Amino acid sequence: MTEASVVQESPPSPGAQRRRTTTGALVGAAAGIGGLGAAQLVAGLVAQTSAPLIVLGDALIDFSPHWLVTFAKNTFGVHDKQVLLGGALVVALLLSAFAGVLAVRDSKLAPWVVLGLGALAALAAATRPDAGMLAVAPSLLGGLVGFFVLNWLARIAREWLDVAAYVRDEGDAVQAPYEQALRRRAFTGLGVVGVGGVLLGGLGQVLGGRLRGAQDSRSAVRLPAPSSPAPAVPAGADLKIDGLEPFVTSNADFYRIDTALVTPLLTAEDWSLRIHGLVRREITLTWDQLLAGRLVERDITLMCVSNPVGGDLTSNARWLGLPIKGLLEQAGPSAEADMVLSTSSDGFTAGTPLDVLTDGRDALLAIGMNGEPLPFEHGFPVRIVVPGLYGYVSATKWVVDLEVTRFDRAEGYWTPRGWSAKGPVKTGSRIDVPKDGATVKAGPVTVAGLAWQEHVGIAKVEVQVDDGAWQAAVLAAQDTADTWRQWRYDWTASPGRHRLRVRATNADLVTQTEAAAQPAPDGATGWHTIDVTVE
Ligand SMILES: Nc1nc2c(c(=O)[nH]1)N[C@H]1C(S)=C(S)[C@@H](COP(=O)(O)O)O[C@H]1N2
Ligand SMILES: [Mo]
Repeated sequence: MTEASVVQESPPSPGAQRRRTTTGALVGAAAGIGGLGAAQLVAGLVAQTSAPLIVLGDALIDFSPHWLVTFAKNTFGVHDKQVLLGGALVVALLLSAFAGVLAVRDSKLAPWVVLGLGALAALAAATRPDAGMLAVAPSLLGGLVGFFVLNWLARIAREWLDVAAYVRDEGDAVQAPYEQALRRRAFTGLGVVGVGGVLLGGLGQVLGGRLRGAQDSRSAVRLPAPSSPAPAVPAGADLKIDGLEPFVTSNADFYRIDTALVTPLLTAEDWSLRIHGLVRREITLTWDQLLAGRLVERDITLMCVSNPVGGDLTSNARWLGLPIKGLLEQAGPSAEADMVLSTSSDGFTAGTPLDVLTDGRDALLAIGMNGEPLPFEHGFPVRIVVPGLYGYVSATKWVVDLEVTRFDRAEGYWTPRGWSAKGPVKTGSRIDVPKDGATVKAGPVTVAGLAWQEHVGIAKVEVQVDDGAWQAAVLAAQDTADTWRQWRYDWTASPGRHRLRVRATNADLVTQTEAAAQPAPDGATGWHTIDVTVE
């Protein structure tokens, strides 16, 4: 008769059962700590806000009834976050302890409970409004670590428990040293995993401290009043039509394009900008010097070169910043220079024509966006904004370096990747309402949209229904030539299927081309065309 079968045949004593449950709970809790620690470490590297406890806590807030959130705020005050996170930690550890109890009883289900918890947290992370591409990584990895660690710990714990039960029940003293060795192994494993998890988690906190440092830095920023405020947006600039993009894009809705997998987290205090290259005098600008400069406030529409015809990779905001022109004048570019290569903290580069930066337009080192410090995703603490150029050749976020150079000596990030070295914005327009493929009622229908050519301005927008004559749309009031312009056309729609097209004419009286071109290499062209059904 083998040892194992002896063990299986003897009914477990209440003491042995209790020991099995306690050990199982410890094993599960240790696996939980290991998994959470691993997740915390990954979160520290990726984004602290995607740590499983944080996202589960956030999800809990979202799903809690309003009275509960208010109650928690009133009861725990400023500590409500800590209480919530502590609660989430306790719940997570209880659930993994439960999985551990199952696991030492040889339930095949147990490790999946841990994996399921990880998946649940990953789902919570992915559905956060600020979720980045890697938001699921901490929870998934934590779940996997928990899964494997629980399997391993439960296996060695079971071995020990089985032998221990046999030794007790049979009073087999010969096996006692063997039992002790197994016990030592099981508890060493537990300890290593538990302590390891705490250490990993701590390391994650330290790494994630960068985020807290940056957040504190950003919340401490008080934007100075501009020396030159932007004129108020004319009342008629925003037609306020349902479905039409608002004239000013909120920071939350502002389109976002960059190559950064992990959003760079800089602090304003540590930020500085070096201006060098083909200059008489090298300059290093600090945050305080920037704030002390003559700041201007301007409405400027940004546009991505990748924006397809009818696309939405364009937004409009009110920026606060220091004109780059003055800085360049201080540095004194040499006569041969024709480009400024701007570099971000994460190594992105843009090559901007020197003459564009010095021709008097409001090319800014921006620090404010719609009255707030730049959001991290949009370049905190400092980015460039240049009216009239696509973002990829001008709008460097997290900018830390300006090298005055030449187009035949340097190139921006996208140039060797198939995009043109220079990127002036092309005249464009789009229809926002009705939506392509929409069904509308016969009779009066409001057609509305946007038209743009930043720094040139829009003089005319026309709409064509089917093959009819081009009809002038009504232009919204112009804010400045550096912003997009809304338009509307009052259409009397007859039943049937109709095709609508739009085209803009810029302030130089050049009408946008009908020729369809892909975004690469220097911006899409063609008339935005939609189909609607009228009933
Ligand atoms: N550091 C950095 N800055 C960058 C980019 C980038 O990838 N990295 N992308 C540029 C591109 S292609 C565009 S269109 C604009 C977009 O700015 P936004 O994300 O604030 O809308 O940022 C520009 N600045
Ligand atoms: Mo872009």
